Amino acid sequence: TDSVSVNPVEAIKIQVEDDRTGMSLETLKRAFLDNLFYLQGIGQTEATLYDYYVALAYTVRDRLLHRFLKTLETYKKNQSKLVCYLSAEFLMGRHLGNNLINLGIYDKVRQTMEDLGIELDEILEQEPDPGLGNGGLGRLAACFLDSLASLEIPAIGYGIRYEFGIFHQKIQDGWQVEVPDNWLRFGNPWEIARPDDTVEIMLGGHTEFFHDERGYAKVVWIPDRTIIAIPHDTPVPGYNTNTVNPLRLWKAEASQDFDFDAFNAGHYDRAVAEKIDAETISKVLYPNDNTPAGRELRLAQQYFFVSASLQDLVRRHLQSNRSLDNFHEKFSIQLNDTHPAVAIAEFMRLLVDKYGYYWDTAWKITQKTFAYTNHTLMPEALERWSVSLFAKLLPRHLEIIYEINHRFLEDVRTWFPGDDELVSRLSLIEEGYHKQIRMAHLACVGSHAINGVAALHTELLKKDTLKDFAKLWPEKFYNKTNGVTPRRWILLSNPRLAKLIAEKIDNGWLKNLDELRKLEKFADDPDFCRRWREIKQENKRDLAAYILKHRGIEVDVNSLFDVQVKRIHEYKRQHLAVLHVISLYNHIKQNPNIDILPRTFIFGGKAAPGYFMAKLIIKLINSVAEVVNKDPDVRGRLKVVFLPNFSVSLGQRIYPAADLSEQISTAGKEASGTGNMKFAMNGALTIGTLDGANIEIRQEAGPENFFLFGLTAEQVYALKSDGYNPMHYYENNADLKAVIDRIANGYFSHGDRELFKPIVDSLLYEDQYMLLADYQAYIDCQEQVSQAYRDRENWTRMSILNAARMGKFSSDRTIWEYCKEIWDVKPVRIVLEPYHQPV
Ligand code: B1H
Repeated sequence: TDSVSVNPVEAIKIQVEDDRTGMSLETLKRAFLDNLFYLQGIGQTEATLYDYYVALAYTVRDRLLHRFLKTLETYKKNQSKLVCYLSAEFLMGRHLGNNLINLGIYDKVRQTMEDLGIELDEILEQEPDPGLGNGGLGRLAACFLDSLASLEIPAIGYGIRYEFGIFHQKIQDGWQVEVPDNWLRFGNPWEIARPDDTVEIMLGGHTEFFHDERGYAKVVWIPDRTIIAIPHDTPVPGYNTNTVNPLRLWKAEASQDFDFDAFNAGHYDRAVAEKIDAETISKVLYPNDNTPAGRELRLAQQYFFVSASLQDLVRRHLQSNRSLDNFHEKFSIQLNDTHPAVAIAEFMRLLVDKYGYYWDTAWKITQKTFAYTNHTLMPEALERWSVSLFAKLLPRHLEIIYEINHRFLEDVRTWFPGDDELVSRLSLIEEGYHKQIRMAHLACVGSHAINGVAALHTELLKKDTLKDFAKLWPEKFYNKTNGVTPRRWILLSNPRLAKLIAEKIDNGWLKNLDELRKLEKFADDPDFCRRWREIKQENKRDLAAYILKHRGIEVDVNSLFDVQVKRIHEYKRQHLAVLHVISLYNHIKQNPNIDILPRTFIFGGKAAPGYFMAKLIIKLINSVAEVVNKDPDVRGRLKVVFLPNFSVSLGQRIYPAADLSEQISTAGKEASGTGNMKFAMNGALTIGTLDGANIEIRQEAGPENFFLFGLTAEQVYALKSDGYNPMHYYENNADLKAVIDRIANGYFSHGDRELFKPIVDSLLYEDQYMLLADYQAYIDCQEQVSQAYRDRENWTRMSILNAARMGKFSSDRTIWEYCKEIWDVKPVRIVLEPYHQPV
């Protein structure tokens, strides 16, 4: 055939219609059926919905792969500076729908499926939701990856390929029951194993001191075991770009499959024991949000993925550079909280022990490479590792941390002579009976940039949690207010709203969310307002159908959908919302004919399995639901629903259907919150405290479009130091007293006064999160919400203005700020071969 001359344009066309890259309806259909037959090994008549899912997933993956490879090739060729996002959690959510959106073939594929008599939505539901994270911190990492690829920033995410993600939550008799999340059971079409990039990880053992051939004093770490880390890459495409960045997750395995000597000696069990032990490391995600686990296995997990990732980066760097001298010019490593902070010590170990750098040179490279994001002010959430545990698992790293500390404190002493208090406050080691390593301090000294995740949070970090560091190095501190991706959280979750928006202002907002401001002028357009309201109504109908199906509860779609979905934590105060429900219920019981705004209270969220109070709050919500939902006096005006297993995919159903977003944490406790942003973008109004990003949301939306209540962070602080007495509020507020008494008297627990006693007692005798202090303000504010909702026209107007003003909370804006102020990286355009370009 090479003698036949082909018209080059024809050749291009043929290539474009390649079954693995072509984007036409006809090709997509052919590729899908081909995959169904040859990958799933099944014909169309026999195929299940799950078979369809896998066939479609591979069809989409094929269309990502040439972009993926071209992206990696371009980064290598251009020697582009790369952002490395190190995170113990990536809460990605389902890939299929998002990838269709980002590739720009969502509608086409829906049409293709329709032609085959298949409903795309049903296929999307087949994908297990990859829950490799707990909550906001893990989901933030996922939104950041979407924004990085959409902004064409060279980036890689590094983490752990947990075999079991966050547990699946069931509700039995009102209690949370945890079920293991075996998400990989049926395989994972999105990941590609890269055994060639396997690295070894050392653990345990001891260190030895020696002199090298040049006569220099050196240390060698003799580990007592070595395991291997096998990378699995998931391609992460940008929206409407050719960039596809890798998410590289490490799986732990034994160096050998089993011990042949033991096997041959007849010890069959012992022969595989080591394999089982090694694989334990990437077995399961620790299900704590905002509280560290403090277990040896958790430290092993942290070190495991950090060491693997740094070795991977060093290998890449040395492929095209002669030394590591310029490492920081090629990589910027972001530490997502302190979970990967041991990276500072590991990188020093690599530079000094393995590559022979002088300490001072190594330290300069390290500081220029790393940056640290803090995500919490909760003192109990700050990670500390016991020195003895470190000595056992990472003996060389402990020495390195002591050396870092020694040099750091020497500096502090010269800068502030005689201030021993300051020295002990800044030390990386907390002295005492159980000596502990303060991981946040390690992250601060080893980084050139430290940031909080909302304006208030950063201020409080500088004033309180990290105040001594802020005094030492004010120039290191930044604020980077969180954001969320509008692709998943508006376009994919709320297609009706996205369509209406596009009709009015075109599609520019998906890449520049500030353009939503153009909607402001339609807030007074009656036709637009009517359609806005109808869309909310349809979304509420969808959610109501889901609630009926999964909980058997019928809810009124004309009622106000009042929603609080997030991890269950006392500081987030789900129980304050419960007090409000009971207050309304009491008013109905006193006067069954009272004119009250119909409301549906929707709760969702997981409690850490070991967090007793959080689990009891779930039981309380369900117990109140049971009584309120079936009380004939209520006449359906109030409904309480706890939706089990809140997750990314459930969030996608819930946010678009909410009227009211509950963001009611005690001021000063929620670092940022990101659910607050997802709600507002989808047209919910917020009732909230001056906490985290709520403050900035209110600023953007305009205070008249935000339901504010409660103490400020400063007032919380002042009240606490004046000696807060919750009992005082209970005794002086009859309404509050009646609410608490209802719980205490066993009204919601079949007469059992013991069941909820821990909640009642904690409120009356301690009330660490000041629910009682904020109670009346909250109730009054909720009354204002009810009044406002009765004026549907004005409510709709406020809803439109809220959504229109959420541009700031796109994670694209957040990522741009990191790029410019912290990472110093620039976009790199990925150009495909001509035959891969769309015709
Ligand atoms: C946040 C965590 C967290 N802050 C420890 N801290 C964990 C801490 O498994 N652990 O040990 C897991 C998670 N998560 C959240 O981060 C904040 O509470 C939110 O306010 C914030 O929006 C989110 C993202 O910045």
